Amino acid sequence: MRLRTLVVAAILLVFAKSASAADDGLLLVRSPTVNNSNVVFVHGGYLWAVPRGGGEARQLTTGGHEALPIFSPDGNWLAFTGQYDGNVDLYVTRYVDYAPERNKYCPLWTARAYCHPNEYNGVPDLLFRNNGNGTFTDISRESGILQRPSGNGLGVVFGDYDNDGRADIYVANDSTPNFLFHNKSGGKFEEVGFLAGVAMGHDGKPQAGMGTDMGDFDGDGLLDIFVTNLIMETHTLYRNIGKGLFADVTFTSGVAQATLPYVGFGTAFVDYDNDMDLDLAIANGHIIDNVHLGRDDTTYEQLNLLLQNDSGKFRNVGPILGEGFAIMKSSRALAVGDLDNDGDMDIVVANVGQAPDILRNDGGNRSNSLLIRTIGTRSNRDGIGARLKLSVGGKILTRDVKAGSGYLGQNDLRVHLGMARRTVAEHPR
Ligand SMILES: [Ca+2]
Ligand SMILES: [Ca+2]
Ligand SMILES: [Ca+2]
Ligand SMILES: [Ca+2]
Repeated sequence: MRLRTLVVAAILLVFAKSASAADDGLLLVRSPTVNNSNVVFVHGGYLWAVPRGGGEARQLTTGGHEALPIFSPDGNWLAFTGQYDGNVDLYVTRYVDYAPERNKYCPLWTARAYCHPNEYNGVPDLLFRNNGNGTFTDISRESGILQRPSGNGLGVVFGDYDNDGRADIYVANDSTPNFLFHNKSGGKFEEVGFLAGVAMGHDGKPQAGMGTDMGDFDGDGLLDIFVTNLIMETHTLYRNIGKGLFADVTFTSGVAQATLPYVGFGTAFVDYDNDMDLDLAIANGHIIDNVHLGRDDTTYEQLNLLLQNDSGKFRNVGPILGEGFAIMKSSRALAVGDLDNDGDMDIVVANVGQAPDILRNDGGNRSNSLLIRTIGTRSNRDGIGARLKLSVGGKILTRDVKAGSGYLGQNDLRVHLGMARRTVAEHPR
């Protein structure tokens, strides 16, 4: 096993897309450590830390003791990234400048509906450097992540897509081009989404980017990128072809055919059947709760998807996976983890206005697996930002320890490796 550079991380949360900063108490959760002794959570639109093992919560602040402005008027969420000191830094995606006094009337057919995000101006994302003493410094401008025009940021994920040892940041923006921030070291980033080929959809238009994840679905050691989008756009799969470039394989991989009728949110690369390749779990649900008034080809409540990876071709196997994938709700957050510690990855889905669903994986553990918890000694306690490269049966598996990827959810911090019939994972020769 090889633990490499500690670089990134991210967070989580469970929050409906249209929730405002004024919402209190719905939230969430969890998280990676800010330093080695605190758990961070979001409450009332602000970040708080509470000592592991219990104690009084305190609000996180800048060095000048100002509250971190985590939520824009239409609050969204965050993720942590890291520099090279092993402390977990924080990236915050922000959406649009909505406020109740700017509430517009947006008719759709004969009814009122949620406004398209481009009815409002985007709000720039934020990047905070962890000072290591429980405070943060806003480095949005000097780091280069401040973009004009800004994106309508929703999902965010970290990963070292060019294998230079530094974690990069990918942001799924809703109806504006997605961002890929290449980490140039020294706390500087360069936005290369267009150059890399991951800013737009296959037709050259911005898509409704909601959730996102990075994972090496084809096992070539290069992180690929998946993004969930709107109905009739398809969710999008970008295959990393090296040299900092990606190919849009949405159609050739089967992802387009499987996702065209859906509005996607939370997603994760996960090896649900322990056969050593990463599959895709996707939470879907339309945004407009009265969509049935104007369309008969879609519904607010939608099926979630489990796309099985068969040598790089994906097909939805949800219909043969039992009751869990027959549930029709308007889903948002999705998180994966081995909840019952039986060796296969289970799935939790949060739904708008309805109870969440816990999908227990029965049968994934017919094949072997390995769950690895990283523990930092000179870095953040959870080892967030570590990369594991393991050889299983001659196949090299690359997995990162990350936090906060996807859309408002936090996956199991343990690294899960499906091993098929193999029983040994070793350091690659
Ligand atoms: Ca990199
Ligand atoms: Ca790959
Ligand atoms: Ca698999
Ligand atoms: Ca399980």
